[in-house]
Amino acid sequence: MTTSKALFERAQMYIPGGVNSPVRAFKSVGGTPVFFREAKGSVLVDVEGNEYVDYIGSWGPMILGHCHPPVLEALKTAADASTSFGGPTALETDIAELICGMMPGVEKVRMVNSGTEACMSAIRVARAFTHREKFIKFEGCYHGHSDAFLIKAGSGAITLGVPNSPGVTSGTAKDTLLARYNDLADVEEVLNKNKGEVAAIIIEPVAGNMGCIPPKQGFLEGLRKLCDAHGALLIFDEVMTGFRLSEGGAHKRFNIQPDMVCMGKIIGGGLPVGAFGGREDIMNMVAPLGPVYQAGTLSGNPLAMSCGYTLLKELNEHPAIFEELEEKTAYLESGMRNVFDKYQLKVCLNRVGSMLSFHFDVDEVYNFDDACAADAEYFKKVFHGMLKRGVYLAPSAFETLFISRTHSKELLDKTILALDETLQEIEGA
Ligand code: HOZ
Repeated sequence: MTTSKALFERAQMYIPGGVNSPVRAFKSVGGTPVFFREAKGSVLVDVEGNEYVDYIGSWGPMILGHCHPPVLEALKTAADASTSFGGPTALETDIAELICGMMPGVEKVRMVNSGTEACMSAIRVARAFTHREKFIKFEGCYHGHSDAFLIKAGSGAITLGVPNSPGVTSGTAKDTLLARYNDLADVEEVLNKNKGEVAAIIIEPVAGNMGCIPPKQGFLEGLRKLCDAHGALLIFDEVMTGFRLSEGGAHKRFNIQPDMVCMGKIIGGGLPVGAFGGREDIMNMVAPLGPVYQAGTLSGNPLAMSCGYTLLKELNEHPAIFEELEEKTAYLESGMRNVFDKYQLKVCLNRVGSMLSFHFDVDEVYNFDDACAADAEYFKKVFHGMLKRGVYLAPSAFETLFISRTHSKELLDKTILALDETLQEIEGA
């Protein structure tokens, strides 16, 4: 039988670290990464035939579960027509119209191939629009792996201990200004020190790459005001939160109007897609209408557009899905809290909608420093305890768990029981 161990050994001969995205290598939790064979709904199956309740959902896109029948149907129909034209299709306008209707902050949108591309392009447009070069990002937020963002970055960058990646020039890094998440005074100080030079503030409105961190009451509103006062654009990176925290993303849920929005994950229904959009006057800067260059052979790819369109349309037509997700995740949260209480563990469990994470041995996690203060060793033990009981959590404490519509009560109960057994094993109770 093929094993994950054998596949990982072979992969390391040809792929750096044996994976195509670092968090997958299990570096922060140790052990051998699980190699997958297939998935249905919220159940993953590995190459050895073991089943796991899936809490990454392809890191977000599987909001309606793996192999959602309408999405698969759309994919097959699109593939029969061609996998790529390199020229425009009607479908691209269909999905653009749908996104502009769903997201209050988006009047025009450009499709790209990943969240990384979306964020790097949005910053380029913001710089051109404001004629300014610097931008503010928050410590521990992750906006993809383009050079300007790999400064105190979250996700795999923290996991592997390289929040400032070698290869990023000091020339690039000097235009990236850092502020503390949930700290308006800090943002204001950075803006004042760089008066008239800041093109934009980019933020994950709910941070999802240092665990899940909610914005404090008034924080996003405060950022909006600061941007207006300083002539900077407010960019929401909604790669994780878009079409998840409501059909219009986090900005609709919190009722804040950003100037630009970056999208990814759900927007492609599991195929590789990203997008950036925003106010019409800003988006009109993008080539060929405006001077800001941005292009891509596979941008607006028909397979990705078909899957994305089908998924978004369903989310748009059935907003009750978001209530259902909220209820399921609240159920999981409360079950997990009961288990943590049973073992008298100090845990910070953060949840917003269907995003959730836990940090051990800390009371509160509101920023990067709080997340780094958590007990990473304890997380490792919990991760492996859950894995051996058939629950696949994100393999790093600096990630978020994603709950999908196909997480049945049975799967949620199985997860809560696995947590109980895991803690019993760890605590020796
Ligand atoms: N950086 C992604 C989550 N924040 C992980 C992507 C992946 O490994 O697929």
